[in-house]
Amino acid sequence: MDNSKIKRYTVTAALPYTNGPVHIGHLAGVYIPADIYARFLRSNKRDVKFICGSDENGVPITLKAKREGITPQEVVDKYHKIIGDSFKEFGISFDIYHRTSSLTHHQTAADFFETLYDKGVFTEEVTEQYYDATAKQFLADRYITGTCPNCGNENAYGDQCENCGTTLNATDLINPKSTLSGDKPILKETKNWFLPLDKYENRLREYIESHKEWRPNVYGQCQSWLNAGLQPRAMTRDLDWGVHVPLRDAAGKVLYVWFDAPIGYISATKELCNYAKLDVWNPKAEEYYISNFESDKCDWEEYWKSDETKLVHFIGKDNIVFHCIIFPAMLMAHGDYTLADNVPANEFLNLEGQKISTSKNWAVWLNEYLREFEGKQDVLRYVLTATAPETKDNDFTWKDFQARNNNELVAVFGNFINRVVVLTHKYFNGIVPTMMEITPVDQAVIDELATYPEKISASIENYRFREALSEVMNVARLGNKYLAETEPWKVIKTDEDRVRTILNISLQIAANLQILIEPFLPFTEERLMKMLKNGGHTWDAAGGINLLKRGHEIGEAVLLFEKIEDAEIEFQIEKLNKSKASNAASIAEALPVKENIQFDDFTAMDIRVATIVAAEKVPKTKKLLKLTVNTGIDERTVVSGIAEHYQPEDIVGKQVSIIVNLAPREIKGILSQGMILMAENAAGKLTFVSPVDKFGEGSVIR
Ligand code: B3M
Ligand code: ZN
Repeated sequence: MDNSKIKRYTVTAALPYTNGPVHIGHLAGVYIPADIYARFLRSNKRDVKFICGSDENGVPITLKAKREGITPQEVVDKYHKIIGDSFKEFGISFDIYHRTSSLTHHQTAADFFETLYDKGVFTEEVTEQYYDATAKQFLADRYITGTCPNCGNENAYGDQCENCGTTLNATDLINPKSTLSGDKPILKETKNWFLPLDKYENRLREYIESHKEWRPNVYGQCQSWLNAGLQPRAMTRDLDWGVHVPLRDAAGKVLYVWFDAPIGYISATKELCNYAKLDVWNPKAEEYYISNFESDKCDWEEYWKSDETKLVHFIGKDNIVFHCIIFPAMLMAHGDYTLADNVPANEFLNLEGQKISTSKNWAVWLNEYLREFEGKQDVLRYVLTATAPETKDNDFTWKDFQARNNNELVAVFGNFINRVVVLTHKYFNGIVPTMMEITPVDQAVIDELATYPEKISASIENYRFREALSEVMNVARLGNKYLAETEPWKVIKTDEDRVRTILNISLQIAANLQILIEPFLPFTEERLMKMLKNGGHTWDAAGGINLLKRGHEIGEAVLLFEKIEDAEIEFQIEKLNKSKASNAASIAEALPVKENIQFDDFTAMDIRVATIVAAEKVPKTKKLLKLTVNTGIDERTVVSGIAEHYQPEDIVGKQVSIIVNLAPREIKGILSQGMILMAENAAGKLTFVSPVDKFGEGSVIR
């Protein structure tokens, strides 16, 4: 979007499901980058509304309620508070943290649906859905489990297999089971309203292709959806928790959570501006965490319906299709709305080399972090920004956390500030000294300092927050290098005037750092503000060398960061190891260890390396492949139950392990001579046991 056209910004951060607390993955993926962006815009005096709230509708909430034996309302009340508090404590500066159970949201979402309905946008379709006859209700995808047709995981959900990641339809599941009654569900007809995405395909393609500047992962995912061809998608569900479908013949139906959730951004903006207009303190504002607003600048429609508004959605990569395809199609169908200018979705953050998992308790929970690292919000903000998964999945490790704190925050940033403040007190009683004569060394530093704000702005405006933060750190490095080169602690003995200049310039660098670090580390900025007694500067002042006037008195030195000791890190690693042990215990339960055998029992098996030379499906079976393998001894036929895990064409040429002396058996009329060894995990997923390097056929395994 042409910068000169932009009058205001609407910045949204994905609405977290209120079915559990938030962890570092959420913070790194969505909320920290969004907060950096919003703070940066505010520091540049731009008009911005930073919008978020709890996603309180849909099946994730009802499932959680069932599991905890409480009502959905109790679930959302509990987690709205926990999540909202974590955000507040980490300094995420939403203008409003709203919730989709609010009246304003229900009205806004229902109105939106009605407008589309009145325009004749939806198609009505009667489809067969799974129904639990005992519980007397239709089953949302997540209420059905069964065996994944792709990997054999017996606990796949009706919409997705979490083991292999395949997207499923409930009717794809083998042996479906209702999680409500445990019964096998029956298919029953029901009417729902569909958004014909196919009709918007051309406009969506035009929209996406006009944004080649989007991150390649986002752009690529959109392209592959479009290339696969869009299908109509149901925007209503048979469920009793959520926004009721505002039609006569729709009892027992609610809006699909992915229809109503993005409208949550709009209803939150409305709520924010409504309170702003009231201009009196409203107790609801507390519940919604309304923070910064200027009442005279709050007309919600301006933030959503003007082509002078830049709309940016911060999300995780699993939300791309909803924000880049479905929500834009809804907005196009409505007609009045502006489309997002960018959707800087992040990839995933792993923890110590493994996928973050709530069910396996493989996570760093924000509320626990705050207890264990009191006052160290900025350390986590720093590390999560410096390692943000902007272009590919990334890994958070506690050792790296410690190293970045000790070697970067303490040794570079903290050290520079501390030296400048301490020396100013020591030589000039805390008074900013006058800048005297400027040497070429000084001038070079002043010139370099002046280049940073623009560089950092460009990185932030292009959503490259890691790069931006590393440039801010370079300013601190510049300061350290300047002190090391000019050595004021030596020069003071001979030339006090020279030291006046050096410390004045160093103090200006510190004041610059205060402005530049604010979007990233707001708590550090606050401490710097107190230390330098310097407030009120905005981004436009950065780069200059007259931020602290001569004669100004600064405050006492306080430590910005402190070293994190090995013991603290070991404690965290130990905690994760405990999760790992209890996960391993559940593997032992799923795959119990067999009784001992004798060595001879083992050596009786003749296991060899072989190569698959041909593979085909065994007709009329789901699981079987007929393989031709080269065992080094001969070429033989083996029937293997791996058809749900491998496509025949993908395994030709693969090296495998085979028991060659297993008595031949006839399977489906084919003589199978031997058995291919497979590894199977607790979820029933299979993979070949193969030599790590290519190895001669017939080699013995023992
Ligand atoms: N609640 C999904 C999630 O938390 C969903 C985002 C909604 S954004 C409109 O990943
Ligand atoms: Zn699967």
